[in-house]
Amino acid sequence: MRILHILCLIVITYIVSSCRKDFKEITTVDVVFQLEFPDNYIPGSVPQDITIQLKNNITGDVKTMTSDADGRVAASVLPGTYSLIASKSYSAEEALLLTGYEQESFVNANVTPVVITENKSVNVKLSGSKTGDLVIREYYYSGVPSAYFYDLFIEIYNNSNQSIRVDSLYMGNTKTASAAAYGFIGDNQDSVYLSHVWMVPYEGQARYLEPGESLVLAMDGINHKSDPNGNPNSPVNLGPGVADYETYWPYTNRDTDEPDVPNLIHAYASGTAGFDWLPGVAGCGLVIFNSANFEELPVRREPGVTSATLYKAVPVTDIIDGVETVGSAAITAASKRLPIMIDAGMITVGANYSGKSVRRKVKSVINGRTIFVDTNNSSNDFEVNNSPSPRKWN
Ligand SMILES: [Ca+2]
Ligand SMILES: [Ca+2]
Ligand SMILES: [Ca+2]
Repeated sequence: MRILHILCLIVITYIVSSCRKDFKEITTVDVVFQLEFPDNYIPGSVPQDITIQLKNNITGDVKTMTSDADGRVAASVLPGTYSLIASKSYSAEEALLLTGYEQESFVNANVTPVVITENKSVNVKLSGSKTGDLVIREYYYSGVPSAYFYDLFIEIYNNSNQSIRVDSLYMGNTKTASAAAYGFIGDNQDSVYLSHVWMVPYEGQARYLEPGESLVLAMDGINHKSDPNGNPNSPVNLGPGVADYETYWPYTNRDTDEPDVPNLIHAYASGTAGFDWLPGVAGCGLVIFNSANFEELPVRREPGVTSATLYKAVPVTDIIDGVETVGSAAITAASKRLPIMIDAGMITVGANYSGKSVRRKVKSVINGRTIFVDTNNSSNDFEVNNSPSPRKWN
């Protein structure tokens, strides 16, 4: 009897424990996410302490987890369809050990859908980007009705964690878009061909932009909303205190020279007709760069074109940042004027005289300082701003 009793107990225990096992298998499955750094990270670096958010697309529940010392995240989840977001930012010191570059960096991933119906392992490839030094934060070029476009501005932002000297910084534009032609790229995409170049003047002392500060360059440094020379349709005040510099066109004596907004130096002009710098309401390729030998850089005619216009050839290695703006969504990549290395994509406000600008998307805010996305692809990095707004960062 005693042996039978023990046997019964064993059988019951087995049934209960196997029931438990079955119950567990039906309700949850085990998933392991194996994170991988971008290919350009130092081999052997492990993506640990990276925050993962796993969202159940049906219930909306979000699990927040962190990768372990092997770059893995293990979880038991209900079978279903999920979305995964991973992200981590690195200080310059941390990034140096991972990438070899002492510059604030980010990795992230955004994977959806992740279908999890059984125990499985999922590889998650992280993409990375360095925080650029100076970036073009906003470019307003489209003008407003009726055909008013003197309220153009460019905002250049210090996206890094160190102060950057900006006197002698160059800003230039490619050929203005026209119905006939958009412009050209060098045979090897090794240079940018610029029709006009402006330079921030040296005003007796070095000028620095601190992290999170910006420089606003205006076509005309006036309050366009209220100035008698302005237009009430304009969305922007670019007067003294807002614009740091303006483009002044001295050749034809028709440009306004606002005395309290210093003038940029016109470092290269493919022509001096007209009455102001006119990069075009249909967009242009816009770049900022430094150059140790600007005067010696070659000039070149556009291949296969009879026009005698000469463009300044600036090596892509000198370019700090650039954005390719075009007139409408109908423009194709065949019309690109900036090499892929500088801007792999293009962005548009949609229409001339729309009163809209393009601006870089916010990546994150660290200790109150805004960091903008810069993957050298304006199709992803930029968005349309319906209310052009210098120095409005989030
Ligand atoms: Ca002007
Ligand atoms: Ca002025
Ligand atoms: Ca860039």
